[in-house]
Amino acid sequence: MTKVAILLGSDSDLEVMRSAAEILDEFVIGYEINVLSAHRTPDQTVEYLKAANDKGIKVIIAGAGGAAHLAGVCAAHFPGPVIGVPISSKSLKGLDSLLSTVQMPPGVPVATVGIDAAKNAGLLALKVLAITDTDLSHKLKEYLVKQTQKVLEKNEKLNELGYEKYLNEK
Ligand code: RP5
Repeated sequence: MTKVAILLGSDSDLEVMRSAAEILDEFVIGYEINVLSAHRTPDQTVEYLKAANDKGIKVIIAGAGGAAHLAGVCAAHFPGPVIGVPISSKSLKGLDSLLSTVQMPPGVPVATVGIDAAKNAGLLALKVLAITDTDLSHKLKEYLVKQTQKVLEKNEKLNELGYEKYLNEK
């Protein structure tokens, strides 16, 4: 079942946004990916957003760069949670995208992750879905335990080898 919609302002955002898809794949959560621009395909974007909730979409992840209005448009038309991913831009390195995505007016929230942080957007979507999905909540807890273990192992190795050897082996 498709529960998450991943939207991209352009196909040039796909290389960054694939990390959101990959983490959803890891947890076997259904999603669809579409290129829908707030500026270049405004009518199609609104049409998609108005139908999304009835189709069973629970969360939207929207990535866009530059004058990044896609996540904001999603939040204006979709009743569920919207997670915005500011994509790094050539001219301003994503600061433009970040500010365009995060500075929403009161009443129309977008949960904005860091610049190019599509993996975190995917994880946040999973956490939203896990509120009503015990099995997913369990899997997420296991994922976090493994993440902690990996860091502890790295720290142990660093202390064993010393920083120079550690870096050489990296
Ligand atoms: C934004 O403009 C897109 O989200 C993309 O990040 C940026 C550049 O788009 P392209 O010119 O590469 O299609 O709308």
